[in-house]
Order: sequence, then C-alpha cells, then structure tokens
Amino acid sequence: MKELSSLQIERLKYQPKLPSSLAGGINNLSLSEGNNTECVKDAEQIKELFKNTYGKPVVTFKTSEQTEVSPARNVGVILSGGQAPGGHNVIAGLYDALKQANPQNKLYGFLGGPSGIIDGQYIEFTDEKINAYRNTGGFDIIGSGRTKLETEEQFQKSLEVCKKLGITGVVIIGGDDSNTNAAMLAEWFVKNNAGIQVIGCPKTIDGDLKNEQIEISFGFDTATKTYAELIGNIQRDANSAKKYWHFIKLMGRSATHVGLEVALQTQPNITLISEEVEEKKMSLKQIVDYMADIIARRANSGKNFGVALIPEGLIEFIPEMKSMIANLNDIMSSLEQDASYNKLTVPADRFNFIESRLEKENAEVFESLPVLIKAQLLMDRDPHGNVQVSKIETEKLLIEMIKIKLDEMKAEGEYMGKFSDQCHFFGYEGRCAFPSNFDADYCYSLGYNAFALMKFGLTGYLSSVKNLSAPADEWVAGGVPLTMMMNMEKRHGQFKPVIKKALVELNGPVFKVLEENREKWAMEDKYLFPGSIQYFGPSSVCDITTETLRLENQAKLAAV
Ligand code: FBP
Repeated sequence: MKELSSLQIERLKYQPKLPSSLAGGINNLSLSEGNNTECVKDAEQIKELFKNTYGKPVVTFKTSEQTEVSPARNVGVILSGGQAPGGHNVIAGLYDALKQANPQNKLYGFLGGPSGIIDGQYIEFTDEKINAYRNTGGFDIIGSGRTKLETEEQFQKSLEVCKKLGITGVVIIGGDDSNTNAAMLAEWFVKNNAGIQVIGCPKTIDGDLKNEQIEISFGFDTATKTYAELIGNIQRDANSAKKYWHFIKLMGRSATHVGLEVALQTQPNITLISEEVEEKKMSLKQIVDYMADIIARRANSGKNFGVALIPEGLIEFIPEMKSMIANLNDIMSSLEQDASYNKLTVPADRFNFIESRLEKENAEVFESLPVLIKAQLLMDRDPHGNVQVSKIETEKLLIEMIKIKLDEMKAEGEYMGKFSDQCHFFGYEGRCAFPSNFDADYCYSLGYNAFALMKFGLTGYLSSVKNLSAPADEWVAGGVPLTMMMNMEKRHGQFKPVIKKALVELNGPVFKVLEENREKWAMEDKYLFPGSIQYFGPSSVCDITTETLRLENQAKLAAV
C-alpha cells in the first residue's frame, strides 16, 4: 500500500518563491510607511468603532543590510471559513519566517476555525507536521470553521487562551467576514492593553476580497483553473456527442468572479453574470427567455447541445428573488423559537405558513417556485443569517422553466429542436485542489509576510503581496490596514462595520471581454480546453496567472 501519491511526493519538495524583498531573510527587513489612510465609506462610524487601529498607513518591506534578531515569542494561527487551495502554505510560510527569526519562537494552530481560540483547542506545530503539508491543498492541517469572532465574551476567552500559551500574535486566514473579525479582535486587544497583535491573510476562492490594495485573494487561481479544466472536458464531450445541454452551477457565494474567469478560460455558449442581472433588473422570466432564445437559435442551426455557466449566487441578484429572500430571512430568523412553525412536518404546510407571513408580492414569487426550490430556500441559514446558496439548485430551476418556455416556442413554430439536459455543480471540487504554483508561491509569501508585519509591531493589518502579474521575485510585500477596506452594512437588521465585498465591475476590463464575445461564443463553438493545472514544465504553462489578474493589470498599466 502507498502512503503518498507520486504527485504528493513531488509537491512536498517544491520550494515556493518569495518576493526578492523578503528573500533576503526575515531578520533583514526595513519598513516604509505611506500616508495615513481612510476607510472606503462611513469614516465617522468606522473611526469611532476602531479608535485605536483606524487610519494607519499602508506599509512596504525592503531588504535591509542590518540584521535585527528579536526576542523569542509565540504566535497562533486560525484558518477561517471555506477551504481555499494554499492555506497550508500560508501556515508553512508563517512557520518558516517565525523559526528563521528566532528558533525559540513557537507557532500554535487553533483547531476547527475561530472556535479553537475561544475554547483553547490547539496544537503546536513542529517541523515534521509542517513538512507533511507543504504545497498541499485543503485546510486539514488544523481544520476550519465559520464561528464568528465578535462578542466581548469571545474576545475575553481568546485573551485568556493566548495568555495561557504566551501568545503575542494571532494570524487569521480568512475572507471578508473573517478579516472583519480580525480587525475587531485587533482593536479589542489594543483597547484592553493585551499586548497581542492580529494580522489577517486574504483567503477565498470567491475572489471577492479584493480592492485597490489587494489584487486577489488566494485560492481563486487554483479553484478557477480546476473548474476550467472540468468545463473544458465537458465542452469536448458536448461537442462530441452533440446531444446534451450542460448546465453548470459554479461556486461563488455572491460575486461572479469565478464564473467570469472560468468563462474567459473556456468560452462556453452561455455565461450568466449575477451583477449584470441585478444591474439590468432582469426578472427570472427574462433570464429564462434569454437562455431559451440561444438554445432555440442553436437548435435551429442543427446544434442541440451547449454549455451554460450559472453563478451560485444568481438567485439573490434577481430583483424579485432578492426582495423575497430578504423578507424570508427576516421571517426565518424570527421562527427559530416558533413552536407553531417547528411542529409543521409536511412541506406544503410549511410553505403555506411562510406564504401567509411574506409580503404580498414576495408571497407570489415564493408561490410560483417549484417545490424543490421552496424547500431549499427554507433550509438552515449560515452563521450570518444568509440563505446557503450552494444548496439551492438554481440550475434545476432554470432547466424546468426553460423546458416550459421551449414547449411554448415549439407550439408557436419558433423552435424545432430537442432539449436534453445534464446538471453539474462545481464548487467543492476546486476548494482543496493542490495549489497551483501561483497559489503555492503567493500563499507562502503571504504567511512569511504576516510574520514580518508582526516583527515590526503592527496590528490590525492584512498581509499584502502585490504586483502579482509579474514574476514572484518582483512581487511587492507589505501590509494594508484592515480599517481601510471597511464600511457600514446592514447585517441581521443592524448596521455593522464590514470589509466591503468586491463584485464584478460591469465597466471593468474582464467583463468587457465576455460582453464583446458572448454572441460569437453562443452560436459558433469557440470552446477552449485548458486541461489540468501543470506543476512541472515550461513556465508558460506552470506559472500563468488568471485572465482576471492579467486583464486588470493590463488596464492599470494602460491608465498610467
Ligand atoms: P469563504 O468566503 O469562507 O471563503 O467561502 C466561500 C464558499 O466557498 C462559497 O463559494 C460557498 O458558497 C460557501 O463557501 C460554501 O460554504 P460551506 O463550505 O459552508 O458549504
């Protein structure tokens, strides 16, 4: 029996690249500070909530001739939220920097996500443990979780656990919500003179934790390449058999960065972009008409096959659904303790109960949905009170409605084809893939850099590595104050400080490519077959980044 696959063995040997500014060693760094910063919106409230950590400058590292060794210290690390390829390398980079800085330093990993720091569940990392996970996918080294770190009691408990372990620095690896929590914890520690620094690292396959300072979150590169490989294979199958329409839902809770990137890598016949649906105020019926029109036109030219990409979060961007879901979320949160609802066991009774409480127009929308979707909309909410969109089979909803539309078109003589469907949902398939070279390098650099930020006494910062379209040695390492990315948004009915999510920009360079080509891709088959991620071989296939990064960087350069 084998202990490791051949690829596992080879990947463990890969040495991730660091930006040249960090490659000189953790004890040979100097720090440059920019000007003080402002948050993206709602400055008054954010300043008030983050009195101690607001407005700090963006910082950048350079190699220094001077060597500075600091006293031994202990650091803790948390993996938070959904898995993303490269998480293990963030921890490996952090560990290497910390041990290089002072071999007496210790790194603790909190188990099962943020709950680990509250409940005092942890391990101490050793060389052996870290070496077994280098360049591997997944978060299984310490596990992850979605507990929100936000209450006074949780902060107090975290402080006690850190004190017990002598921890003076915590790294939180997470998405927008987890880094919002990192900012709150950092502020609380300063306010309470805890002497504990907090640094965040930008993680999420969704690609929506990005802004002027953060070019992309880690995991997006590998996950989109994994999905693109699978979609390319399906396109080949569709083009060979010429008998199925493949409807593929793609992960990405809210924004459609994943769908857009994958579309540019594969050029399918239909790509829905949630942000466009919202901007154009498209109803569910209009989306169905748009898709049915392409299906009919292709069928009328002899092609009863095709590939359509559907973003996971679509349902929440269709105005009538958005309004209904918001209304439903409020009702559901008040129903948790409601015995009259909880005792209903027959689905139809639950649907009637909900319909009777929804506002009239929302009730009509809910009522019009197939039973399967109604039931999925009533499932448990996530810790933020949101519908778990990954569990809603939007692709099936669209297929059912398209079939009805095509029958109507057939009756009118507008459609003569045959529609046979296949459904797919790609999400979990990509979140734990072996990180691409890009993600392996980027993540290792983020972790290494997180310790550099701690070494300079900073707190409430997000580890940042920029200039990512260039080769790794030209990347720019530094830190961005977390408050700089914040604004106030309504959560659970209350305004709270949160890191602003980046949605797809409809006037941005990436969407423009889709917009310019989609009619051609709809009718002529311009499929691309990206194949699997390459880890060994020419740099032109192993080290390429995403189209999103390439096009955004190109646009930035053109604007200078
Ligand atoms: P993060 O924002 O925590 O990185 O997670 C994103 C995501 O992968 C979404 O794309 C998806 O909707 C969600 O996680 C699924 O969550 P879960 O893993 O709890 O099923």
